[in-house]
Amino acid sequence: MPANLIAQYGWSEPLALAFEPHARAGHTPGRIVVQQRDGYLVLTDEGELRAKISGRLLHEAREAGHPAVGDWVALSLNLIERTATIHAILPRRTAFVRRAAHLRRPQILAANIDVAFVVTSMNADLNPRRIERYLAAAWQSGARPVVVLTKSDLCPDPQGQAAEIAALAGDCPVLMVSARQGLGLEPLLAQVAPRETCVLIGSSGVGKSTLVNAFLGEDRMEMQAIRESDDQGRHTTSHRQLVLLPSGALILDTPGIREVGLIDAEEGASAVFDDIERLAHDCRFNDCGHAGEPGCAIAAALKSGTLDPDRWAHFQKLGLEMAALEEKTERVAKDVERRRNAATQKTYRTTKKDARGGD
Ligand SMILES: Nc1nc2c(ncn2[C@@H]2O[C@H](COP(=O)(O)OP(=O)(O)OP(=O)(O)O)[C@@H](O)[C@H]2O)c(=O)[nH]1
Ligand SMILES: [Mg+2]
Ligand SMILES: [Zn+2]
Repeated sequence: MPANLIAQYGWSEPLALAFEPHARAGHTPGRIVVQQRDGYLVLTDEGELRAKISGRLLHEAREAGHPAVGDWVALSLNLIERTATIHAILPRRTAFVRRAAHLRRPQILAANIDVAFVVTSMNADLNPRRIERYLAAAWQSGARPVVVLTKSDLCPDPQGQAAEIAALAGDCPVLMVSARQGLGLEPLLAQVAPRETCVLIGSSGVGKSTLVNAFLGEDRMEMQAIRESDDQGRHTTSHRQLVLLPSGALILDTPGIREVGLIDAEEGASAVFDDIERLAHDCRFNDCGHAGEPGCAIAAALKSGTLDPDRWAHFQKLGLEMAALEEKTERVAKDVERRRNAATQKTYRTTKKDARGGD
């Protein structure tokens, strides 16, 4: 029996430390690899087992949320039936959170993700706002975002389009691939180290599952039938699934468009940092900048140690990134709009001062 399966799935020294109390309770560690309607599949050193949540965790989950794909959990095993019971969730390093109006609590979509591939097709209409939403979600999750432009074989001017997106993506890498021609796969895979976990997010039909299969070297994930247009498709991938690649990296395939609208910038941040926002309510001044003002609750929490300085730094950095991203998106969206108009209105004429008209 291979004793170090969980190591291949990213089990680490800090996780082992966090697990100590659960080990003392006689529990076994595992990672959730598939979430289905009626339960989970977990990867353990005994292989893959079907798992359900314990009654007690189910009760707690009403407040704290359910386990998600990518979570590390504490299990009791029944090796005869090859089933397991989930008793606890280990603290998450990163998390993709959805807060929808109809949900009472924020919903965790994926946990412990290192790299977020924001996937968009070079065949579809370029939609900077959609990419912005995905980038925002990635930043908020704590994962490193990488923009992936698929189907470069279908684009008449791949370099030009890539440059447009690069203007939007700032410091984050922008990579082009064609799964059909086998181009660009190696540099993409190089973004994720062995035992790191990446997720593919993007609309239905952009070629996420095709990428996973290209990385695997076999057609294991179900793909859409060949056709010429993107988007508006049915959702071929129906659930999130974590897969171990030959490179040693882990990849999480997700269904398409339903993940869009995933997070609206501000709300996503509050789902992750709601404790900090609650703290800020206690500052003496409503418009406290938390930069040395008297009666600042953030400063007090940092001093007393109840607020982790790293979390505070991340929260501040996020605010700056979001502001910069929004500004860039506006600009690129306007550019795209303008070019589209120019292309469609062939007889476009202006009267005067047209050269200085825009902004
Ligand atoms: N021309 C071309 N077509 C591609 C490429 N990659 C994927 N496709 C096609 O795009 C379609 C959609 O691919 P999928 O991998 O199923 O898309 P998906 O993002 O997983 O879609 P959902 O599972 O619905 O979210 C399929 O018909 C693929 O053959 C590519 O590099 N070039
Ligand atoms: Mg798919
Ligand atoms: Zn303050």
